[in-house]
Amino acid sequence: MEMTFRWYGANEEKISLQEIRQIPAMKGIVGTLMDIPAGEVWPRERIKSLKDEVEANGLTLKVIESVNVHDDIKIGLPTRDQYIENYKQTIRNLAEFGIEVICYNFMPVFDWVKSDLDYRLDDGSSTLAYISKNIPTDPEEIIRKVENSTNNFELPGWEPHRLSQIKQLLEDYKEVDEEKLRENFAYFLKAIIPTCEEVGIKMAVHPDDPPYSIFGLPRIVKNRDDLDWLCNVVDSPSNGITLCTGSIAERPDNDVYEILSEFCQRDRIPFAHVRNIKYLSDNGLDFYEAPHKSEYGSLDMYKILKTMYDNGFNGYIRPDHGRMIWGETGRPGYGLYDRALGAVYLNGIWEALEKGASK
Ligand code: DNO
Repeated sequence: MEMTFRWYGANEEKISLQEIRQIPAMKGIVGTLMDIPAGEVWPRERIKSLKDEVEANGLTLKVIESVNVHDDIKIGLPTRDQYIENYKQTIRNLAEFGIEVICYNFMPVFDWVKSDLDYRLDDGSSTLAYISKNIPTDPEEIIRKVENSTNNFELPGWEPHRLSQIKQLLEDYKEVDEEKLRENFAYFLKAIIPTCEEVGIKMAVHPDDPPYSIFGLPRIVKNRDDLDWLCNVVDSPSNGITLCTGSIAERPDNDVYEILSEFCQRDRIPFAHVRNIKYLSDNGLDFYEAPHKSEYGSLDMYKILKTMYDNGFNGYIRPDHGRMIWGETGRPGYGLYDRALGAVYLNGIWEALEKGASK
């Protein structure tokens, strides 16, 4: 297991690589080139300079999150083939600089959706939450709401230039149901996985967040059977999952421990986002993102890591979203302090698992 930390790049961040390096036992950065629009090739020199910068600060760059998939690929337009060729070139360019894992998603239009980016907890900290009654029925309204509460940071998957065309985008997705989306996903994977195998990259799809349909858009990476479909449609170790405990558990009929156990055994989890959530309603659909430690949320973090440990997980982990604490302001979910606490806590559990096992 190797602990990593998501970092958006010097031009996009308040947090410095030096600060991240000072988190005990922090090994690597999960990096990105946020300004490159979906569909374009990531230039070699940009990847090189990101890697050099990260390594000059004593950290490694082995995981990228995300290389976004162009909507034309998800919709299945004729233009997709050029975008897929570009994606393959990006894969090759990343592999050349030692990248091992690419985290991405196949969600139509929106990446993750939360209703509240500044949900106050009793201790005065603030966190992300999903309260169904606060989700507007009009997608344009959620875009406005999110854009107004980001503290002027761009959020991953919420690129303003793309979402400014939301009406057209939703129109383009009109004919895309689950079956069609699955067909388009298979087409994409069949095209890119051979390139990944050739250059030694593992693709790791992020589950849908939330793992059910919203705004009438299809969702196809939301439960055990969807993950099983993914692993079978192109049966290759290069075709894997970013197991996000929070996203999977946002649907209480998903057994996150069982899912972890099965896909670790199948060796399809090269990367994991480990976070805790606290259910707020009996149906489990309302929740907030809790501090990582088990007692604050509804998930048993010891059991999560033990399941990974016992089933041979040997990939990269990152603490997931953190709250804003100690007066920090920044990109919602991605402050320094609470994520650092999360990383140290997860590392502590891992140390106990390793030492317990070697007794
Ligand atoms: C949310 C993240 C996602 C993830 C993408 C991967 O904070 O986990 O935005 O990075 O879905 O493409």
